[in-house]
Amino acid sequence: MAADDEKRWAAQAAADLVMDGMAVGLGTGSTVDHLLPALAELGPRDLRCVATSERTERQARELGLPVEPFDQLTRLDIAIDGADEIAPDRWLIKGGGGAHTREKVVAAAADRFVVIADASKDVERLSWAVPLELLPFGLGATLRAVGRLGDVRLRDAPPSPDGGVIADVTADLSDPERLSAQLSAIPGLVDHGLFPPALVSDVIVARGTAVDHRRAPR
Ligand code: A5P
Repeated sequence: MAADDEKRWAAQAAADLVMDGMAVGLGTGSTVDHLLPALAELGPRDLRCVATSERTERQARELGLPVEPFDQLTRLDIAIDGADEIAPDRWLIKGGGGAHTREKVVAAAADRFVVIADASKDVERLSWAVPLELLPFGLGATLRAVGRLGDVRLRDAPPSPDGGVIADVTADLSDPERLSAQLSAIPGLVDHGLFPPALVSDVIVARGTAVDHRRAPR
């Protein structure tokens, strides 16, 4: 089965978790592209949605989902988003679309963060380059500091909605917690695409027509 069909199954399963009146964080990417119509069609009522990108905001509005700026809500009931890689211990790499900073803010604000994916994202170990968002101010110095951890490349992509420069670093991922802490300690690095297991409540992966819903131990 095509990955796109698997994305749709996973997105549908996540949409079923959204109840009337919830505050919902909407992720970004081709998997979330399936979530938005599923939510709009299911029709949970009185939702309050925040979007992690302009693309998601535009699509959600077109489908009639109410999107508001993320400056009034202080918590979300649920956030649903895709991932680029999902390790067995629930470490994630996100940011293939360059939206990881807003995605992490939204995930952290949610009582329940649900990751949806096709089977190709379910990996034995992380191996992607880690997406970065960098402040334009002092960019050269920040790149030099990141370069001590691995091979860093600016991405040929527009800046984030917050003006951040998008880059990727290929680094040793054998200890994601260590790399995450090292990246977070670099001034000028706004955020990176390593998401820790503590953020992740549920992983929903579709493999063919089978939907594997894994809940984090509490
Ligand atoms: C966006 O910045 C990313 O974090 C996406 O959530 C991630 O890249 C997954 O995207 P797809 O659903 O398109 O694979």
